[in-house]
Amino acid sequence: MAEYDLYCFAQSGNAYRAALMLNLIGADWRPIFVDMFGKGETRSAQYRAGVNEMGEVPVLAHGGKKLSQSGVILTYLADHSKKFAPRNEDERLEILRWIIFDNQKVNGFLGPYRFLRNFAKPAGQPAVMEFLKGRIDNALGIVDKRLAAHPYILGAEPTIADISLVAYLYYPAAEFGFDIAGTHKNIGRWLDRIKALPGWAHPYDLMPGHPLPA
Ligand SMILES: N[C@@H](CCC(=O)N[C@@H](CS)C(=O)NCC(=O)O)C(=O)O
Repeated sequence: MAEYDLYCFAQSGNAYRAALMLNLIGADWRPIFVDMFGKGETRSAQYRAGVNEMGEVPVLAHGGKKLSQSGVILTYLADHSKKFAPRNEDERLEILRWIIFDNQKVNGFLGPYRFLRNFAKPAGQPAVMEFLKGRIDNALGIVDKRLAAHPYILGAEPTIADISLVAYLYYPAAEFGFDIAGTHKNIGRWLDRIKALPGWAHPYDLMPGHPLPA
């Protein structure tokens, strides 16, 4: 038995946020594999009744609690571990602002773009991909500009805002068809800084289910 169970799968950047945080805080945790691609497990009545009514990963089980939404999970783990946490009310609100921006506009567009390009059958229509790519370019530009002034999103220290924002950014460039770290130099340096934190691991090494069966 581990202290924390995380329902997840390797291809999910949304789940990676939670898995990475657990590793970075040195938590005693284990992944519970959710077979979304093979069995469509997140869409089953059993999963929705027993694990998450929203039909999503990640879900964090801790004691009697089951938490979903990566932003909620990150907040919970920061509160409990006192790591990557805000130091005051202003920082708490600033972190929340970046987590919402990330969920909606940064990884909120990158996740579907990558899914439609690599996993969906049929793949995304060109007009849809073009629309998403425009949104992605805009959002990544905003993050890159922010990181020109500070090493991390809030300033000198990493917080859960950073851990949220890296959700899809360590997956291979070939999965996107563009190299985010190469074209956005501040993002590239920031990804290297986070990668150097003790406990960092790649999503494909941290969560089960990679590679997908042929
Ligand atoms: N805003 C949510 C997004 C969660 C989400 O979309 N998870 C995807 C996997 S990356 C999922 O479980 N999809 C299930 C499905 O489409 O059936 C979070 O941050 O936790």
